[in-house]
Amino acid sequence: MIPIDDSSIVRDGKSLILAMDHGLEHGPVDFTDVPQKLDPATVFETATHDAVTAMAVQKGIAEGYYPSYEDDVELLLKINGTSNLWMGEPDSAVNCSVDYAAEIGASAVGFTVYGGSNHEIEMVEEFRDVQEAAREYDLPVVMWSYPRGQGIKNDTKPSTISYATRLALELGADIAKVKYPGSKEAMAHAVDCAGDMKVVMSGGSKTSDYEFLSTVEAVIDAGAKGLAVGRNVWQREDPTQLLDALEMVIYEEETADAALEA
Ligand code: FBP
Repeated sequence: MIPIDDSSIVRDGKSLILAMDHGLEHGPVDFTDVPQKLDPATVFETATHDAVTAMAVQKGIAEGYYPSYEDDVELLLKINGTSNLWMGEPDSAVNCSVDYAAEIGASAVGFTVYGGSNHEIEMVEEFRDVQEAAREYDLPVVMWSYPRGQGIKNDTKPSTISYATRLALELGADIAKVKYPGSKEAMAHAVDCAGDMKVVMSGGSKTSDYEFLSTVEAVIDAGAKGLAVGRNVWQREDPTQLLDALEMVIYEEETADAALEA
């Protein structure tokens, strides 16, 4: 972990990462109800909102669309990824180098580690190379720390999420992105396990405005430093309205109720 409070992907110590790598991870199914979002430019537009500190995409989307947004959006390049077509034990192919990420303007890199997978050893070795290369460029490293695989019966139970944040700290991530462990108390313990490393919550499938904002409020109260979210923002008819509310809950530490009433 390096100090990243001065990094361009951090605002007042917090981050709101807008993720749009779902076309690879889940396939086009996530766009069924919002077909206009198949055009990555629409989500880059959303990422120009002041609340968003970085947009996380895969290499192909970055190459094609980031040049038009480089003045208004910070790029978090996801270095590995897997499709939903892969039926094996959880794994993620490294599809971009840190050198290339830096060359195309990334402000940070992202990497998935499936702790507990039968492929954990190789994934951690790949993470080592990415983390050390990122240090050469002073690029913060965000770990999608997602324990899953044969041995993991419940990938969101409190002890699993605490292990996920600790694993990210020990391996040298600067931010760990983890699933919500179901309660504020469990999230607080996961944050404690991360030491001084920042923890952000992974968004998950779309829920109501109130449910989502209340969960974010709990996560911020628990000491987490923001969010890395996809569907809960860009699957909404009006992502800007939700981002206005998230800006209040994350950076101003307002309640979900106050943010919805504003
Ligand atoms: P969401 O907020 O839509 O859940 O996106 C966050 C994210 O980590 C994406 O970066 C990724 O595509 C997706 O979730 C992976 O989710 P999962 O592996 O749980 O299906």
